[in-house]
Amino acid sequence: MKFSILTLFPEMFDSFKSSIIKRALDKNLIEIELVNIRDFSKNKHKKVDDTPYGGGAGMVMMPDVVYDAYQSVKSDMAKVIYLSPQGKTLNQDKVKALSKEEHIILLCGHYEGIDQRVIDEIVDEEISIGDYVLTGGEIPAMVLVDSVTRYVDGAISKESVEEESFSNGNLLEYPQYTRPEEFHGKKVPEVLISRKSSKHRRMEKRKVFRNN
Ligand code: 21W
Repeated sequence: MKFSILTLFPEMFDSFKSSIIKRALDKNLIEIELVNIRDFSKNKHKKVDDTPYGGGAGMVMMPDVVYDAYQSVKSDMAKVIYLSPQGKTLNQDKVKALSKEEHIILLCGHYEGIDQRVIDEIVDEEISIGDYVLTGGEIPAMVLVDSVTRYVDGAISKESVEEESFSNGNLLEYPQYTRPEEFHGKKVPEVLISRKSSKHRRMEKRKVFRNN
């Protein structure tokens, strides 16, 4: 799975050099290509945005610069996703579906947005990560890469994926405990302290903590 990320702030993605994403990168399960949209400015001052027609606050990213950045990464099978507050909210079903894609191009907007004409021309899908206002599409792009990478074969243990599919499709969870057996006077629930198989124990945990 290849992710190409078009952004004005490629440094924001430095945090990928740690964590679960790093492991998936090292194992060549995913590839992340970062493209600085500013590199495609034709302007001597590296200008990438301009004032909106019709007036209003803020600046709009120019269509030609975004288009040229896209041309530098496009492929035949690529799916182009624009991270946008107006998009459809990301959910786990969408995450699973995206993990089957070969190449995902993520377009991160800033300022008041991107000129609509280039959106109409290159974007397949608009995705939001929830109903709150951020300053740009970079954090949403990271959320998408992180959540999709978990579903790429080999990125996380089979047990973790299985454990999740057990969770009823609605991210049902139960409380977890580890050593010590007693902490600040609170004991680990008795049912968890037994010598049953880990699978048997998992089924019991669910029964015990359901509706809790
Ligand atoms: C925030 C861009 C607000 C544009 C007039 C008419 C990507 C995001 C973002 C941002 C506006 C996501 C406008 C959840 C988010 C993102 C930056 C205002 C422009 N002005 N998911 N239209 N929340 N945010 N709209 O903010 O780019 S995915």
